[in-house]
Amino acid sequence: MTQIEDCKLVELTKIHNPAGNITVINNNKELDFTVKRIYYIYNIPGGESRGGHAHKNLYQLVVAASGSFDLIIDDGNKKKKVFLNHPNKGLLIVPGIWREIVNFSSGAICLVLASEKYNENDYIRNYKEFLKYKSE
Ligand code: T46
Repeated sequence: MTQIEDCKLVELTKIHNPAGNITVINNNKELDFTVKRIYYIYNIPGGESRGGHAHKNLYQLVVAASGSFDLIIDDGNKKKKVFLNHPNKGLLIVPGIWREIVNFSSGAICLVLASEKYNENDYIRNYKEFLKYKSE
């Protein structure tokens, strides 16, 4: 079973330019998985939180494309808060990790690269169920 230590910060390259920077993410280069889906969360009202679930099979790279937020990851035994505030740094979240995203700054954009297409059956949205899943 996975642990929070399996979730790693991934440093992405930043191509400097006086006119602005570019960060590039290639399948199977910067990432250990092939990206099948990209989504982003934005226009987040102050005080709102997202997540509050785990995935059975999904790998995701979460990037603060703009602004900042805290990602709380939890493996059922240990919890860790990771502050993301650089568009060239992402957190790889492996399967079997409960996540919550809180403390969004104004204008924050949470960009997510996912290893699978959307599948509601992959979600565990109940914390008690998550703990049971982790203990099986
Ligand atoms: C995660 C965090 C970081 C879709 O129809 N397709 C999609 O690909 C996604 C991601 C969502 N949806 C629908 C399902 C719900 O009706 O959009 C609605 C909101 O989804 P959810 O409540 O799961 O949103 P978040 O922000 O709590 O969670 C999302 C991802 O679902 C999740 O995998 O890790 O962002």
